[in-house]
Amino acid sequence: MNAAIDKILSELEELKCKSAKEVEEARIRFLGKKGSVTALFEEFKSFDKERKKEFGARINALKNAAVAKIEQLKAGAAESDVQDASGADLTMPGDGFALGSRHPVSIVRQQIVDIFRKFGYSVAEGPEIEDDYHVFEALNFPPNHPAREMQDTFFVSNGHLNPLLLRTHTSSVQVRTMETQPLPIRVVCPGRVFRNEAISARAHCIFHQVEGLYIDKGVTFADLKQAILLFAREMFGPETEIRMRPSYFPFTEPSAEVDVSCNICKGKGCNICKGTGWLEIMGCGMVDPNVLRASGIDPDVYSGFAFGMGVERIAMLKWQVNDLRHYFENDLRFLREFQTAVEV
Ligand code: 2NL
Repeated sequence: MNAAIDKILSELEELKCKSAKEVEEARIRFLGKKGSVTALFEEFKSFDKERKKEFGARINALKNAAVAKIEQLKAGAAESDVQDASGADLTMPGDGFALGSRHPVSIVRQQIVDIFRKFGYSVAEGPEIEDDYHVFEALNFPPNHPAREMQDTFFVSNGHLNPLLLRTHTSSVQVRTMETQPLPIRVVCPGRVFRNEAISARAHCIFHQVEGLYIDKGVTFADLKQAILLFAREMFGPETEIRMRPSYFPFTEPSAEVDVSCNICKGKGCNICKGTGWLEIMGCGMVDPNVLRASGIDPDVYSGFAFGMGVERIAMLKWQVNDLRHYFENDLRFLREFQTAVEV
């Protein structure tokens, strides 16, 4: 008996386990139903009184030693389960992903488009490299209009009749819509446009536009005014007022420039609205009969309105950004200011 107890004690002393699984296997080997310690206990039961007295204390001490050793190994294995081979603690929190965020121009373009979708407009996109016909000719630009000159437009090829160029407005997408889609038409066209201009705080050679077009029987200037007013209130708040000033575009007649009341000073005059109480947000007008005719729409039956706005300009007004160039430089200190502007 003594020899058997000594043997198990030395086995226990040398016992090492690398994982919780190995500890459990050891527990079964020593203390399980068929374990070596349990087997000694079974043998002990059959001893007479005299021998029970002799071995009782030792065999109990053996069992306690086995239980203690297993507990100790268990604690060690729990610790090693959270470590990898190098000993690093695997329960440490991870580094986390640096999430990007949407660009402020994308946020505002989406807001503009969403407002018009709510009004029942659909969305159309088209090519950035266009031909003279869809950018100028079909939009009633006279043959020697300055926009058709090299100084104002980026030309891709100088084909004599219908050169390829970078579109200077997304009206070309609306022309393509008029050519192909059934009437009535209610469409907004967001996209990048290109103008050969010197870069400054107020101008850039690439910017973003959203243009809109509504053509049906009996569309009037009053419909245009109401659509713009509802848009302005959705975009800048329910208190917003609009005013229209006469203007000129080759593709609309009559044409107007639209201002919204300055929501910074509530119309009292501040440095954002330069003391006027008003901020210019877009141009608009009734589609010129020549433009309808060019795309095969009879101006005696149908009429329509159109409008166009610069997305960067709306974003500048919304967030009081004073330099257009911020939108193109991708300085993270600027971009991170918009991280919480919308849900991604
Ligand atoms: C502005 C002014 C405008 C339009 C765009 C348009 C399109 C067709 C027919 C007639 Cl297909 N008009 N677009 C009309 C008036 C103004 O844009 O200041 N944009 C930044």
